[in-house]
Amino acid sequence: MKQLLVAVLLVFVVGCKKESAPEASAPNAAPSAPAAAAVEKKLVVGFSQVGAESAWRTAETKSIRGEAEKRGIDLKFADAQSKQANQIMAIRSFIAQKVDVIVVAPMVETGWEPVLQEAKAANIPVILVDRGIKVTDDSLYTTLIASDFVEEGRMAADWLAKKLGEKGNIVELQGTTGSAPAIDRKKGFEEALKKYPNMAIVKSQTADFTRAKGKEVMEAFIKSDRKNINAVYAHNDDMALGAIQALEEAGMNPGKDVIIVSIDAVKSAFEAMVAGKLNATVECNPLMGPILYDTIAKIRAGETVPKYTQNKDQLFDQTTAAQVIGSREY
Ligand code: GYE
Repeated sequence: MKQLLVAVLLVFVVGCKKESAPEASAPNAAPSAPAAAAVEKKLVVGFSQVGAESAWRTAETKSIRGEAEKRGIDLKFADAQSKQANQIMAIRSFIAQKVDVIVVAPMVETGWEPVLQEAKAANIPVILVDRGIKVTDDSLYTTLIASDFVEEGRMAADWLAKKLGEKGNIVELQGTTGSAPAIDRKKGFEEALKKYPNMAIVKSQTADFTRAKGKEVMEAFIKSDRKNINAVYAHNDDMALGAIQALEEAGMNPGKDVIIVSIDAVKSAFEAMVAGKLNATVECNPLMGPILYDTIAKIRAGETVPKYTQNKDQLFDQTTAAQVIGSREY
């Protein structure tokens, strides 16, 4: 049984890197081998991805994989299926394979110290993309490339305040518990709400960043509080789209009697805005590929890179959705 489990796990980690070159080109070439005759070795990057819970994440995966292909980088891709334990296992496997760089989109903020210490001991730089972590020793990663989630939450709250005339009851659909975007999007939103004493979050629950869970949680909110809901704040578009479905099935009018604001700005959010069902979304750019590999090139050239590179975000609402939708890349 145990052997079977190990075999299955190996298939999971190794089997996920479809487009990478055969193992034969990678291993133990001594770093001190004479450089002159050597053909330039392909850069090998291990990427531990959270999963495929949202359209945003699928777009991020596509960008990181596609850009690797363009640049001739050997990308070993591991999908953790929304389990931190799988991410830790994938990172260990990358260390064992002696990859040149490890890239992690960390599912949650805590619990990374031991495995990152192992990467550090192996001298493999770790780059965090899209979500940050909490560690006491920040030499455990080289750099973080991500949006400012607190600011995204503030932007959503200020927009909603304007739309509602600074008055109303809000239900909140939170992202994955313990993840940086869920923590910070809540924090920023609540912080901005302090300016509006007649606005309040009346219900708040996680829906794991998924459309199915967004629908399910919204159904429960409607059941218990139907008359009392003026707005929905969803930490991502997928959950908002699920909530829209729940409202429609309950005979309510999303986008009109209930105002809906979310985050990500994926294509289907624009479609929902054009259809008048979603009111606004704050962009969070998932197209990480180019900046990620540019950063890796700098690190390998010995340049210092900033500890944090912030992707810039902006809010879109129904007033511009139809104009903008054609130019959206994800
Ligand atoms: O907003 C959400 C997702 O980490 C920024 O994760 C990312 C978030 C994104 O699944 O849709």
